[in-house]
Amino acid sequence: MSDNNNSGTFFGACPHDCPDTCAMLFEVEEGRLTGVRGNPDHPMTRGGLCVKLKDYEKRHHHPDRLLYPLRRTGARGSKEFTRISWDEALDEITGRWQAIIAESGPEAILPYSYLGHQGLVHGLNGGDAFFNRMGATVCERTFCGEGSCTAWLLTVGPTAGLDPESYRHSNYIVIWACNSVSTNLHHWHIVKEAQKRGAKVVVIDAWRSRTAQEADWHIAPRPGTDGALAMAVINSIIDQGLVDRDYVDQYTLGYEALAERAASRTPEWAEAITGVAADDIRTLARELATSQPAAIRMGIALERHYGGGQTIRAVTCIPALTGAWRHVGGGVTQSPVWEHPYRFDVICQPQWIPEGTRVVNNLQLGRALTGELELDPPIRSLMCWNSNPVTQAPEADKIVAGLQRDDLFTVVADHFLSDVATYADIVLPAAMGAEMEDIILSWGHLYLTYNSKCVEPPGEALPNNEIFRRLASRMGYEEERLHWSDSECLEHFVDWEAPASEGIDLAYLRANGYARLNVGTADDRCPHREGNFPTPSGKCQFEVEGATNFVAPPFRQMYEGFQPGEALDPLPDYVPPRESPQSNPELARRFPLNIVSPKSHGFLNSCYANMEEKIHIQGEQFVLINAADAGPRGIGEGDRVRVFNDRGGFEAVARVSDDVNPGVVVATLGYWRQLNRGTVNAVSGADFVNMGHAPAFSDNLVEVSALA
Ligand SMILES: Nc1nc2c(c(=O)[nH]1)N[C@H]1C(S)=C(S)[C@@H](COP(=O)(O)OP(=O)(O)OC[C@H]3O[C@@H](n4cnc5c(=O)[nH]c(N)nc54)[C@H](O)[C@@H]3O)O[C@H]1N2
Ligand SMILES: Nc1nc2c(c(=O)[nH]1)N[C@H]1C(S)=C(S)[C@@H](COP(=O)(O)OP(=O)(O)OC[C@H]3O[C@@H](n4cnc5c(=O)[nH]c(N)nc54)[C@H](O)[C@@H]3O)O[C@H]1N2
Ligand SMILES: [Mo]
Repeated sequence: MSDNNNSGTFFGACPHDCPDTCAMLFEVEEGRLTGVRGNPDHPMTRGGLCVKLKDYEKRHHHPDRLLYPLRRTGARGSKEFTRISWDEALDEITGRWQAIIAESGPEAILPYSYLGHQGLVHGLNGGDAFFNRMGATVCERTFCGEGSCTAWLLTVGPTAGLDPESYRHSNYIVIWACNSVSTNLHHWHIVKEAQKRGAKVVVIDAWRSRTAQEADWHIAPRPGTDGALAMAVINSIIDQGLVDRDYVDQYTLGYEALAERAASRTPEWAEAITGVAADDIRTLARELATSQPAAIRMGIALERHYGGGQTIRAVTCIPALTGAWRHVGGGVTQSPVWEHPYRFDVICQPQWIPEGTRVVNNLQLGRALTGELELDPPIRSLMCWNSNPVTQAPEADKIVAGLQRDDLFTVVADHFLSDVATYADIVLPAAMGAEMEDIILSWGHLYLTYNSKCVEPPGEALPNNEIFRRLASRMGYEEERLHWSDSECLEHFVDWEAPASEGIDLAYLRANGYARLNVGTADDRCPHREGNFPTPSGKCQFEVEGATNFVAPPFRQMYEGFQPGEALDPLPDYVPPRESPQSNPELARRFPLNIVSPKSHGFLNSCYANMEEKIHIQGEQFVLINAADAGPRGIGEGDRVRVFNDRGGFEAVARVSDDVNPGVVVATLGYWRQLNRGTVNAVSGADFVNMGHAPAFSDNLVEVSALA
């Protein structure tokens, strides 16, 4: 596009952690970003942006942006910092690291990042090569979707599955633990169009979310019991004689064993566990089998309880049982990331990880920093970028206690003084979306999306990749990979020779902004019409003999030095949550309410939760509670309450509502701890769920009490 005098319209891409990865247009006048739009040509973005991004230029120009490197001068968390130069900052960081490496070895240093920026260059894995070269502790990052990935890969292999765009052909759409109106808006309009055409939209969610409100049918199982619901759907499909025997015989493995397992998982059995009426379960099973093409969209939230992995295996079996895969618009969607030709091996350089290097999981940061994990050597330095674990990771109070350790040297790179940044010894100002070139990873559609650099960063802010280049130079690391420019990275980080990228190269993306992968169109793509599952057997695997738990790449960086996981059940099943009145009555006597802490409509994880207009849209931290639970506790609408358990607590405003069933409370995520009293993750536990080391954010019991 145009670039006259630093003015014009440029191709951009939303860099946030979201399945939509919107193609954007940046308006620039005399070197300043003046406006943003969704690219009207892009089939999913369709010119629209969400409430968070529609004035993205304001985030670029926000008065609170970090502009210069800072050194801490006051107590940790006191927000007292003084400006220093980049040279001083980099000298201090690398000087401290070299001393730590000499005394304790490089494993005493822990890198910590997530998808704050979702680019191939500046995102999740952008710093991995640098830290692998150092020999630092490997951070295993399982915030999001890794339980689903494990379950998905075991059952159907690394397939993109049902294209989210193909839902325009679906007749029956089940959105399972996904709040699309808030979290997947650019898929929602495709679902809405199908609904207008007559498709039935079913939302399975623990509460009446914005999405559930617009559904034709809302099914509300108790949190963490979806595995029972899914097993009973399988039971009922078989019981009602609705199995596509021809599909099952040709393209699946282990049907007899699955049928035997499901035989006792009747709708009545599931009703007692889930609270969903047995007849409703039969109806769901019948409609899923007979209203083809039938589509299932699984949300990330489906994995967030102890039985999450097994639940996702059970749901993933359904379209093979019914033969939904035979139809364009039939099947199940997890994450289409699997067919993208990203070169994570080149990005991360896992072969540089010294043999035997230890792994620390990002969900257990609090345990790692406070000594609970008994790490030897202990973590002496933490570098955090693209993530804000104080609000986002479980056991928040432990994380804060760890960050206050006098002997911990903490470096944080961010756009703002986020909650984790307030505890840093050195804060580095990071560049933002329009200020750096990248290709933004997509885990929710089948397009490559290009983002041009069209304005300079403010002050002395630098792109993440430049920060790592400078650190590498200071550390004396001479490997070519560590010194590539952003453009050189892009040349290497995508497999431009892969069948999926045929006809696409960087020049094409620069000229067009985005490109659909070569995987067929949304109107003809039917990847498993004749099986073709990329599993070892080539079939959809209901049964997997000898499987063990694992964490999928790239979250574990394709590093093979992991302990083999524990043995897994060869078949899917219902595995109860750890914390629920049914599974843990003793704990429920003190903490009787199941808390669900989903995404906030107006924030993107903790991003935007410091911007006044967005807080205004989103409202203050609330907790939804049913009148049956509020009444006996003396809680009225609008009262200030404390939500707590043995791990910690936070304050919120009570909203008394029948959008939640008795026994369930909902408080959305992202509110900054420094602007509020506590964070929802003060009550979340850091034990993993049963697959992929995924988090258990929907598997926590709490009590709520009125504040005077
Ligand atoms: N209770 C509960 N907890 C949850 C979840 C839940 O549903 N419930 N969801 C989980 C999930 S799915 C996820 S993905 C995680 C997300 O957790 P995080 O990835 O930690 O999410 P954010 O809070 O958005 O943190 C991103 C940070 O990166 C910064 N950032 C953005 N772009 C850049 C950049 O270019 N450079 C640098 N240096 N910094 C940048 C942002 O300003 C922000 O401070 O949270 C998890 N936590
Ligand atoms: N507005 C906004 N959009 C976002 C984000 C954001 O922070 N804000 N974050 C982005 C990220 S990182 C991700 S991973 C995606 C996540 O997107 P989603 O997968 O949609 O995640 P959530 O909103 O956390 O949860 C979706 C729904 O699942 C429900 N739920 C929770 N536990 C259970 C359960 O056990 N059973 C059932 N049936 N339902 C349950 C919740 O009540 C919620 O309404 O969204 C992305 N988009
Ligand atoms: Mo996520």
